[in-house]
Formats: sequence, structure tokens, C-alpha cells
Amino acid sequence: MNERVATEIESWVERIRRGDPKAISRAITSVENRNGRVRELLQAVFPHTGRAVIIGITGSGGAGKSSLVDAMTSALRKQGKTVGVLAIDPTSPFTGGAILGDRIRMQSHYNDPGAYIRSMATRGSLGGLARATLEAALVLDAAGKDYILVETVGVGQDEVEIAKLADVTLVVLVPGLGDDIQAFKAGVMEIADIFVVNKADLPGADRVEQEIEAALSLNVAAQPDAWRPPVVKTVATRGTGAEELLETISGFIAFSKANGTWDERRQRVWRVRLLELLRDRLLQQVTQQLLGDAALNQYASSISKRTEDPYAVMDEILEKAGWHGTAN
Ligand SMILES: Nc1nc2c(ncn2[C@@H]2O[C@H](COP(=O)(O)OP(=O)(O)OP(=O)(O)O)[C@@H](O)[C@H]2O)c(=O)[nH]1
Ligand SMILES: [Mg+2]
Repeated sequence: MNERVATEIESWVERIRRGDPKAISRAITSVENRNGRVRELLQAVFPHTGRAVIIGITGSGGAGKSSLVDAMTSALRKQGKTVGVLAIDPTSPFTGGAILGDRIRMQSHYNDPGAYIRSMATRGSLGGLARATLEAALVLDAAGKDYILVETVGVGQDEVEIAKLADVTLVVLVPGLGDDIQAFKAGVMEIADIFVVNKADLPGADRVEQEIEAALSLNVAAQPDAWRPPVVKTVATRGTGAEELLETISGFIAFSKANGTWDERRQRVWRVRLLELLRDRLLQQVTQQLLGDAALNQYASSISKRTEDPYAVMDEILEKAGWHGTAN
């Protein structure tokens, strides 16, 4: 990195750390698009991170996640805490960044410098969303946000990956889900630290709570001293239950810090990310240095014609790259 770039990065990080929304936005856009000096930026940002609490909020479409995020933000701001919100939108990969539509429901916080709100998408690359979310959270962490609220829709693989990044994961359910709760169960039970039954003003909230409790008691695998996810009822549109939810979250944080799972979880996140970085870097090196497009096509062609086998090709490529170990 030359001196000019280093100075640029330095002042960019400076502005991020002061909480400058423009600098934050530009950083998150770089993260989404993998453009600019994103690697250098993240490296410079990293020493200033590790303090924020990341809260993941997931649940089916329309469950009231955004309303809940809004209510939680209000309650946190009342406590003097700063908040960063990332609304992850895996369904529309091309809306990237700028859209702060109705889905976010954060109108009341737009002019509050203590709350930064952003919707996020990645262009094209499937599975890149978890990485981008983690990196955007790093930016907000460096910007001094006390809490980072990450909203994701549904329980697909991408969402589960994102939920696993969070220090605390809330799963939002609503009355009237009926059989959906069954379908929901499998993917959700393992990631939920706290269940939120939102729309508790509608009939059937108690039933959802009972169903969750029933499902939890079936979870025989749970250790006796493990955290049992509590159920908190909310009416997000009125802010009802938001304070209780924050207290429950604090309780979970204290519990998992005391029994070590807090650190374990963060360690797991970085283990996964480190392997990804390594894989990306190694692949990039190999493809850039000795496996250009033409060579790759050549290999693929001879493999498909059965003049070479793919395993021998692997060995050949690795040998050229200077790795002589035998693969399994
Ligand atoms: N009755 C009632 N309606 C609610 C409550 N919370 C949210 N809603 C309504 O439910 C609808 C969806 O709310 P959102 O907060 O956008 O839900 P969401 O889960 O973020 O939706 P997506 O992001 O589209 O998945 C809106 O019309 C809200 O006004 C609640 O506690 N009670
Ligand atoms: Mg929403």
C-alpha cells in the first residue's frame, strides 16, 4: 500500500470512528461490492472492534421484525446506547444499499445521530451475504455503536449463517402461524437464544408460547445447565415488551459470558471466516499465477474427454504451485 492510500485509509477510519454516517455508508458499500480498498480498510478498522453486541433478529416475512428493531432502537436510545441497524435483504440482490423503504420502518430514527440504519444486499454472490454482514458489523462496531441489530428474513441457509454471526439471536414468531411453526422448528430451534412472540395483541399469542415451550421440552439434547431460550411477548408497533426484551437479552449476555459460550461463539465465527479468507486467498493465488482461464479450459476439456483424470490434474496444479503434499 503506498503512502497516499495509507493516508486516505487512515482518515477514512478516523471518520468512521467519529461515527460519520457518510464514511460508514461508503465503507458498507465497499463491503457489499468488494470494491475500492475494502481489505485495507477492514484491516485498519479491525483493531477498533470487538466491543459492540450483535443481535440477530430473524423470523418469517411480515412477523414484525422491522417494527421490533424500531422499538428496540427506541428503548436502547432511551438508555443512552447507540445503535446500528443492518436490514439484510437476500431476496433482492440488486437493490444494494440505498433503499431505505417502508420495509425498514425506522422513520422515527432518521434524524438521530445515535442510530445508523442501513439495508444491505450483495450483488450476485450467493453465500457472500454472511461475510458482508460480518464486515458491515465490524464497520459499525468501529463506529462506536453499542448494539448492532441485524434483521434477516426467514430460515434459509443464508439466514442461518447470518444468525450464527450474532452474539444473540432472536427468533420472531406470531400468532396464527398454525402448522408453520412445525416447519419453522427444525431450522430455528438450534439458533434461537430468545423467542419473541410478536403481535401479542392478536388472539393466539399464548398458544404460540405454549407450542414453543412444548418444542423446547422435546429438546432432549440440551445440557441441563444450558441456556433455555425464554419467550418474550411484544407488540412491536406500540413498543410494548421492548424493555423486557432488552432485559432478557442482558440476562442472556451475562449467562453466556459467565459460562464461556460467549467467547466460544465469537471464536467459531472467526474460525469459519479465517478458513474462508484462506480459501479465497489460496484460490486467488493459484488462479492468478498458474491457472488462467485458458489453462483451466484446457484442463476441463481433457478431463471431459477422459484424457486426464481430475485427481491427477489437481496434483499437477498443486505441484506447480509448490505444494507437494498428497491430498486425500
Ligand atoms: N397487530 C400488530 N401488527 C404488527 C405488530 N408488529 C408489526 N405489525 C404489523 O405487521 C406488518 C409487518 O411489520 P414489519 O415490521 O414490516 O415486519 P417484518 O417482519 O419486518 O417484515 P419483512 O421485513 O417484510 O419480513 C406491518 O403492517 C406492521 O404494522 C404488532 O405487534 N401487532
Ligand atoms: Mg422488515
